[in-house]
Amino acid sequence: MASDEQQPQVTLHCIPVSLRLNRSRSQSLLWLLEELKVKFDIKIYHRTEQFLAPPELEQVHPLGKSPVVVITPPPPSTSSSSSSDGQQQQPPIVLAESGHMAQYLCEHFPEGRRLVPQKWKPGMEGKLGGETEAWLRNQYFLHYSEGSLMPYLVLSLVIGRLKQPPVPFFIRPITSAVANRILSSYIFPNIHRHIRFLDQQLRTSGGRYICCDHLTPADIILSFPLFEARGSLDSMGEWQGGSWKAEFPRVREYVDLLESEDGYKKSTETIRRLEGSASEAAPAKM
Ligand SMILES: N[C@@H](CCC(=O)N[C@@H](CS)C(=O)NCC(=O)O)C(=O)O
Repeated sequence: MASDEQQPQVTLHCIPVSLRLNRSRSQSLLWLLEELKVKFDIKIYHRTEQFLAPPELEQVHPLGKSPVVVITPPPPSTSSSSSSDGQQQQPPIVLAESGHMAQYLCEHFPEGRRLVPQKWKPGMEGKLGGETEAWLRNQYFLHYSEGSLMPYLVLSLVIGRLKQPPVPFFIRPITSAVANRILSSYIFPNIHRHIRFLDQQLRTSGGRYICCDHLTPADIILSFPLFEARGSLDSMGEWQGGSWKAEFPRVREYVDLLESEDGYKKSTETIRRLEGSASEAAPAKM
């Protein structure tokens, strides 16, 4: 890592997150950057009327989604042998995709070593199968959140819109019947399967978190889909005991635990401050 005078410049590009409307993946990245004790700027973009990311974000990353993290490495020191070899200032590193960003940041900032579980079992360094279960879980859940869980949550949101305005009221009974069919036969059974899976994983993690007995980047990334879903899970289908919390108490405890984390609370405070002063012109310093 660079010394104090040679810190990289880190910018989090995000579309506004609103605690009143909904959360955003940007909040997880904010939380992670807080945990990593990284100094960073935030550049905010405004959603379009269709609630989509604005085209300006495509200038940061071609997919035009949020969040994106851009890291400008510190300039090479003039006394270093590399600069005398003629090494140029490196171009900025543009990172997208929650799991990938989390992994990269944790590998390059010292506090990442505290968050990421130890990789190798003693004496098994570099061997196939030598990784600890906690490390493998962290890798898996970093990608599971966006790759496996989020698609069903997004589907439920999109299909659920068939039951609401602006669908004209006279065809809504038909679109609602179609939506309910897809929700009950495909989406809910899969969401139920995922919550049951998470419950089982929490019972075998060796702690209250998803990988082990301490907070990991995987917990931070997994918090977004869980916080987003918790308010609507009960209305998606039948749960034993009448609610997802009753059927899967370990997941309920886990969601409460994540919400009580200092880093999460701090990210919520940051969002409150940003909500009042969203401005594209002046990136906020964190
Ligand atoms: N898999 C991506 C998802 C990115 C994404 O869809 N972000 C949302 C905001 S949380 C977005 O940009 N939505 C606006 C749009 O799709 O136009 C990730 O993990 O970063």
